[in-house]
Amino acid sequence: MGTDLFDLTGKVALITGATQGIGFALARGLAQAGARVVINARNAEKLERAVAKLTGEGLAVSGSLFDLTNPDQVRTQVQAIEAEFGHIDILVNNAGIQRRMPLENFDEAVWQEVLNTNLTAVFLVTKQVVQGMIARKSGKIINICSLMSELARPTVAAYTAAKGGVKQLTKSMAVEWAKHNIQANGLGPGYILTEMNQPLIDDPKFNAWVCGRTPAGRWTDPSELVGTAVFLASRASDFVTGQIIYVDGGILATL
Ligand code: GCO
Repeated sequence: MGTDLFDLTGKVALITGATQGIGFALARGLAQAGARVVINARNAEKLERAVAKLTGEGLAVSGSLFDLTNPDQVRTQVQAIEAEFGHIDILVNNAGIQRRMPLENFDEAVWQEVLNTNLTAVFLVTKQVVQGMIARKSGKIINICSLMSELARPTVAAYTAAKGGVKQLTKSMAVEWAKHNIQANGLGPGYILTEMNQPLIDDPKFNAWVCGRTPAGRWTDPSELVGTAVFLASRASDFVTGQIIYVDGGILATL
């Protein structure tokens, strides 16, 4: 108990956008590793369903409803979580949206929505949570990056710009807060089987391209990110910071 490098017993984790996909899988995985997990969403019904499912599995999970692009809601809800659980030890900035359209026609309002949710919200939530981490001289920040933190493809320019920003923001967090014993790292999925990617999964041509372009020859399942997330959330990574770890089946390693 507590001797295992990867044991999260006694830790409190906040995961944004965690009612489905990657966030939901990481909520289950961190809770199974011993953490008390608070999952965030902006949709009350989805949040309730996700909390019920995970608590039904015997996991210590609760919900926190807030729009992470709204600084006042972020402040109020993070303070409420800290009041209830005493501290937030692990922050997983996962929430993200994807909008696909040719860059020359990209809708300005949609661009803003993607950058607000996928990048600015990472700043807003982390700025609020890190206050307690600095006070306690301890914290783990895990930012969900993307293949698009490194490479681009047509029609996802807003997402790509945002995820490139998340990679560099992660490094900024790492270098500014290492002196407070806070580690900030990125976790970059490859092509992953989530609701966000359902249109791609259902497209035979795109599906064939992903399986051909990925050395492992397949999509990844969100559950395959759990091991890396537990590593980055645990004592095992206390001297690892400013790194982006890609769980991508080798796609970034090959032409
Ligand atoms: C796309 C996909 C990708 C993946 C993921 C890859 O349209 O190409 O949405 O962006 O979701 O981010 O790491």
